[in-house]
Amino acid sequence: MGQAFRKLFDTFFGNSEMRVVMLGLDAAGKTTILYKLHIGEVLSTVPTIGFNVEKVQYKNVIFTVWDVGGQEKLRPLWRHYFNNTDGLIYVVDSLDRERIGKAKAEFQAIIKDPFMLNSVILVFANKQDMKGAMTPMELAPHLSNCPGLYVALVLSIDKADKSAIWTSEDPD
Ligand SMILES: Nc1nc2c(ncn2[C@@H]2O[C@H](COP(=O)(O)OP(=O)(O)OP(=O)(O)O)[C@@H](O)[C@H]2O)c(=O)[nH]1
Ligand SMILES: [Mg+2]
Repeated sequence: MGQAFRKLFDTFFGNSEMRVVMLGLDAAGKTTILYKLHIGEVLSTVPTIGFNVEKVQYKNVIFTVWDVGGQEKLRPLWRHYFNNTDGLIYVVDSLDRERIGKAKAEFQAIIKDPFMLNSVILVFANKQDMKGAMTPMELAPHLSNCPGLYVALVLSIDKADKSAIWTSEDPD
């Protein structure tokens, strides 16, 4: 993780142990992000059936990150992961203009769930390395008009040397 992304994590998550659920449509990049956070590498992935869970430590905070499969048939299962959740990372494929409406509908349904009311929400505008990707600024109003929605982005995951440049932006 780069400095900006770390700062964002600091802002959001403070101290101690946190349970975070990572959701988003299929192929948004959730599993790629989980393993980048966990082992620092971009791995080849297959669509997740069920979930992956890893503990990720940053400073004195341990995040248990649940990465739940995003295929349409799996989405009704998401709500089973909401209980006791401190944070939501909602991953969006910034290139997928066709499904941005679907991404919004699922996002709105999640954040209205009573279990999510006290969760910290981070939207991850993924695949910024791709030509034609929506910028976080472009993407944010598609998802919500909620003020204070934070948007992060990942810049250029380099599959050759398995490194990624992480950065973030606040739409304000
Ligand atoms: N170019 C680019 N490709 C990415 C990025 N993140 C993920 N991908 C690719 O997108 C595809 C899907 O990534 P996954 O991490 O498997 O997506 P997922 O959200 O876990 O998908 P489900 O498990 O089906 O819900 C893979 O081919 C990844 O290599 C990124 O930032 N840039
Ligand atoms: Mg996956």
